[in-house]
Amino acid sequence: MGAGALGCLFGYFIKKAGYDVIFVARGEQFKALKRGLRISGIIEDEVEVKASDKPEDADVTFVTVKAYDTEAVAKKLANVNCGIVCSLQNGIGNEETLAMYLDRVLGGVTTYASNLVEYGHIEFAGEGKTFIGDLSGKITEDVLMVVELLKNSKINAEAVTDIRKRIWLKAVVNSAINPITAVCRVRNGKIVEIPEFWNVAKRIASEGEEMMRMMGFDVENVAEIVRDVAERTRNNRSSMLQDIERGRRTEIDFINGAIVKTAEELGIDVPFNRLMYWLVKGVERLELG
Ligand code: KPL
Repeated sequence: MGAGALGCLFGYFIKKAGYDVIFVARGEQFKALKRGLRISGIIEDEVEVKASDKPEDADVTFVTVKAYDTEAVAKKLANVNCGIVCSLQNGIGNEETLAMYLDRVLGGVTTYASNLVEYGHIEFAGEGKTFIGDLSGKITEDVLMVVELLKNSKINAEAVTDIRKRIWLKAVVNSAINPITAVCRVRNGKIVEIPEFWNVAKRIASEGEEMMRMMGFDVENVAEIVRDVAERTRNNRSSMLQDIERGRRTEIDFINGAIVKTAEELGIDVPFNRLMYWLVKGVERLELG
């Protein structure tokens, strides 16, 4: 559900393993997928795929839409038998929103890298790890089933008891990289190469770390995690930069916006997160009107 860059990458692997996969997409991407999916980068291939522009019955539904579309998608999924619903999205609140309308919702965090080259054509840019878990922290039958499905599809996957922490940590890492890259129009590597950018990124990271500790999560050296991700993805244009470049809304509300809101509830000040939130909102207004 949301067969963009990441959705198509996972759909490709799962289909290759022999499962029956439906790629749900909209607009130009839907039209292109009806003609087939091309993958380049680490794998070069072209395959025919089943594309649909609406949700279909399934045993497992992977949700890879942008966070601001989650609620609309959840309402649509509530009209079909969508089986286990596993979010592989960025940002905070997706699983909770899906669970308002659907049963059997799981959280997922992945570091697989995929870019949309053009409609119907993705670049597999980096193999990663995928963590799947139930928000309760229990390793349920559904968690094991999804992990087995992914492993059978040659996707590195692991069942975890701490998916909430992983979702928040990914959001904090994104909060320190994505807005700087989007506002300054630079690739991820510049976050560590340019000392002034790094000064900002490490402060954003430490605000997120303090907030996570207050939430009861055991985290440390978040700035070092940010450095590592920025270095490993140095040539990437972050998803937020790509959104701005394509004139699309960003996920800032669900990343720095969610951190600002949660920190306020906890009574801690996160001025660097608030600043980046305002700047990206301003850039969105400038670009999208
Ligand atoms: O998740 C990402 C994103 O762009 O949203 C990172 C890890 C920053 C890679 O680009």
